[in-house]
Amino acid sequence: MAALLPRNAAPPLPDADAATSSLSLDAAPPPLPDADAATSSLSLDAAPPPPDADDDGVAALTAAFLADGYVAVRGVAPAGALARGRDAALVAFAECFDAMAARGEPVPPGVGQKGGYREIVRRHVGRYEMRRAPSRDWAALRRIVEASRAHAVAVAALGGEAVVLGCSCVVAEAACAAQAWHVDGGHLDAARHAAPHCVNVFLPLVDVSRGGGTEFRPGSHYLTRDLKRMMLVAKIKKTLRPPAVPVLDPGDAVLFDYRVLHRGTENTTGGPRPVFVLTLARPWFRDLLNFPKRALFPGEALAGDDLPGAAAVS
Ligand SMILES: O=C(O)CCC(=O)C(=O)O
Repeated sequence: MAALLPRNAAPPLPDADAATSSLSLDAAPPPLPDADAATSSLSLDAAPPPPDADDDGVAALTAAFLADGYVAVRGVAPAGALARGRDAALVAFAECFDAMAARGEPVPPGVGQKGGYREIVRRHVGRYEMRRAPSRDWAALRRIVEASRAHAVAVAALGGEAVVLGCSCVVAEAACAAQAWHVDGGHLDAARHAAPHCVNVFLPLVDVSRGGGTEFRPGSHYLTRDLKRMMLVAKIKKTLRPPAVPVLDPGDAVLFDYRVLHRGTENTTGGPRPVFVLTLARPWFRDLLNFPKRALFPGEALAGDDLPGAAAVS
């Protein structure tokens, strides 16, 4: 989901892709709790999860999330809801393409906001982010994720209070190549490592247990504040960790910090790979969704229309 380039004051990345994104915070953030001057060491940075978060493994998952910048959460959604969400997403996706063709617009659309629509933007060759609300099944999936341990971990990692900032679907076309490494947003404090302010929950709607998942650089959210320098230090200190693709079984989700290096791997699932995405943030954080105003389906409600980050940008 989300931007191929950081949406706010992000560090330059070595091979970040050329797609653009909007950079916006609507309010200056308040100081974050005890953000320590972390260098490349992977110490925990955030306030501990609230006391009620230690049931059902939430505290342990939150600790892993804070250390690694991502964590897999098992059994978030049942098979039926996944299948219905997948079918709804793929129907909505195809309808977007039909509407482009009917309007005589280029199919596929150009990469980036300029070639995109309020319903769908092509973020990268073969990868799209879609906000078209694909039926009640999509709303049901959102309710399932919001009631899950994945949501509880995200809220705990965000200091115990969070708002849903976005709801969308990332679709990778069959066989599309791996993405460039990127972050979804930059650090808000250039001087020291702060606790997470924004978290994506990814719930794959097809089986990615044998390939096609999302790859992460564990602990790299500690490095992206000053990537070149901190990566070099980590290499010298031999603390740089190898990339990892968490193995997700159907129904599992992966949560990640906006600031961790990640990328979609080659889509080897044999078909399109839709992923349900819920973006949560500290209540004061705003990140404008980088979708243009041009509509394929004027007047139609979109996924996440009710959310604080829903304003489209032109
Ligand atoms: O497809 C994926 O696994 C990752 C997608 C992503 O990171 C993005 O679109 O920014």
